Amino acid sequence: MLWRFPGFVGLGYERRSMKTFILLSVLLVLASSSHKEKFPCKSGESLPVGVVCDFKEDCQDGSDEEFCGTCDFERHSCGWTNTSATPYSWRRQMANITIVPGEDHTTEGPWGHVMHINGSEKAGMSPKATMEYLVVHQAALACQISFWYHIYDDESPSSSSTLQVKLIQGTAEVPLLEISDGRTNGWENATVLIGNQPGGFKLSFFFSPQLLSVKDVMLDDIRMDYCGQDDVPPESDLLSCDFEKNMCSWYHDYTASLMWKRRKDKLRGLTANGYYMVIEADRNMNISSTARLKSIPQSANEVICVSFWYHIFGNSIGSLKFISKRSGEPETVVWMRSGTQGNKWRFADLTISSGKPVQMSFEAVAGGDQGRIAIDEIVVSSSESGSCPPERECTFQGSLCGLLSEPSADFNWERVTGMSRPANSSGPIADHTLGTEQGLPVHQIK
Ligand SMILES: [Ca+2]
Ligand SMILES: [Ca+2]
Ligand SMILES: [Ca+2]
Repeated sequence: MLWRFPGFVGLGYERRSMKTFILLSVLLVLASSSHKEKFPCKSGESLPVGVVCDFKEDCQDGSDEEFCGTCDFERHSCGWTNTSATPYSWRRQMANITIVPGEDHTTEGPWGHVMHINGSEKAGMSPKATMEYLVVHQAALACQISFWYHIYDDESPSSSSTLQVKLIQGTAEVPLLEISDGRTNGWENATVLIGNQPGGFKLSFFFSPQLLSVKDVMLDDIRMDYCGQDDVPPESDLLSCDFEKNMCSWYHDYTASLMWKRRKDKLRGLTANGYYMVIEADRNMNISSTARLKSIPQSANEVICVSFWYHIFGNSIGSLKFISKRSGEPETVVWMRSGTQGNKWRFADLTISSGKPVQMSFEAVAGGDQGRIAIDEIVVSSSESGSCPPERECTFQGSLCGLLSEPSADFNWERVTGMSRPANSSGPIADHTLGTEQGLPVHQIK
């Protein structure tokens, strides 16, 4: 209304100009931000920025995944950045910077490129070299990082230093892999599981030599594999597992608040060396703490028979569920037991049928402050006859006791779902942190 007062006309004009200017600025910002929401592929298409570094090639030429961690270092560093402040640091260099090994791993030639720490540039009392890559999107269950490394020390090959691969989520730093070596025999390879870590974490290669050692370190051909949500790792159907050597193709769910532990002490497992998977409730633990072991989605059009042994014992212990998730559908609790089941191993038989790929998981909820939940001897098989053996444990809860002539998983699910599915059985756990109560397993080489 300023224009009514002649003395303020100029000011009013100025304000209108200012308004126009602000409006134009807003439009420009909007235009540039909507422009920013598209990623220009080198092959010409424009795609939503969300496709960048989601572990899947969306551009025709794959340029949306060019700066996404997987790297041969021939043209650039693919998103890996040196974060060391001193000359003792990671640099992308030609392999002929040193006489040994004298060649990179990708091209096996002197002009190939690697990431390199020059050992003679040691700075201060405790030199540290770090390079990092930020993983924006959540990785998949079987996501892993592999790489080739070379450690060379002409003067003190017997002194062992440690190359660490770390996972950094916020302020929490977790070592995923530690390689202790004085000198490698040429290029050596290492692989470590990352798992389905929520997006926004950093991977870091950290090296700090021992006091008197002078070590050149090289990295090459870093790969991140099976990190895309639809990626299927090899042998993903190896779900029958006694846990004696490893977890077969069962994966930790790192989005959960608790981790299953593979262990053999205290409670005897069922097989020779007695390894099993377990969670233990204690007073320092949130009672809603939940751990999940998950499979990769299994192929469709099969009747799948699942049996396993379980042990749920303690004065104040929660529940164990077997959950299936058919692609595009919500999770279904196929089977559940709550509270102590006595100090013994018990047996469960389940039938799962699916016209769609189905993902299976074991979910344990602490539920209290004393007791444990364990599983062992999982057997998963597809049924040729279309039906599974009659259930060998018969209790009223959640079991059909083999009474049906053709056990139907659909019927099973219907019956159990209404009875025992908890309100919180799907969706992320709110209190997730990387520093889960059980922490992450650290792998060590040498
Ligand atoms: Ca992509
Ligand atoms: Ca290379
Ligand atoms: Ca076992």
